[in-house]
Amino acid sequence: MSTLSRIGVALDSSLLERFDHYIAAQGHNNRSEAFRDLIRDRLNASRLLSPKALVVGTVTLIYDHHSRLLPEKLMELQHQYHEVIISTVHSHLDHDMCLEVVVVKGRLGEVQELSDRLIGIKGVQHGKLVMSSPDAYLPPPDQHPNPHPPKHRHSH
Ligand code: NI
Repeated sequence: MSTLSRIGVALDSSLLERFDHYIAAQGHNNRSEAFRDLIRDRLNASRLLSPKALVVGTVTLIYDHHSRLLPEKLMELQHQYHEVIISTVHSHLDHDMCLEVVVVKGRLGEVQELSDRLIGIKGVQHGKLVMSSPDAYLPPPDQHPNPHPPKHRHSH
């Protein structure tokens, strides 16, 4: 079991006040526990920063399908990234608005690029990429050689 180290952190009082509200809302018992959770969460997320990390996730898009050429551009781009896209769910919200959820799996670099391009299409009113990396829960790659290297190597 690792030893416990005590550290002092200087925060301005308004930030600390907001942090205490956050702690209360999250149901944490104390600040130390909340700090530990935030640090762990951040360290896990930083594993995602490697563009080669394997990720799974969704890109959620909201748009008006009457926007000029928007449905065509979305379709075109999704075909271009067919190796990264597992499936797409489309929901007609009302006469005009559409909700589309694109389920993705691949290397972080490609997933991020696809997401940026989809969300960046003119007429997309809201877009968000949510992802998780199975790699984040495994030891670093140099400690366990990957038995399944990617079959396709290509750049866009
Ligand atoms: Ni629709």
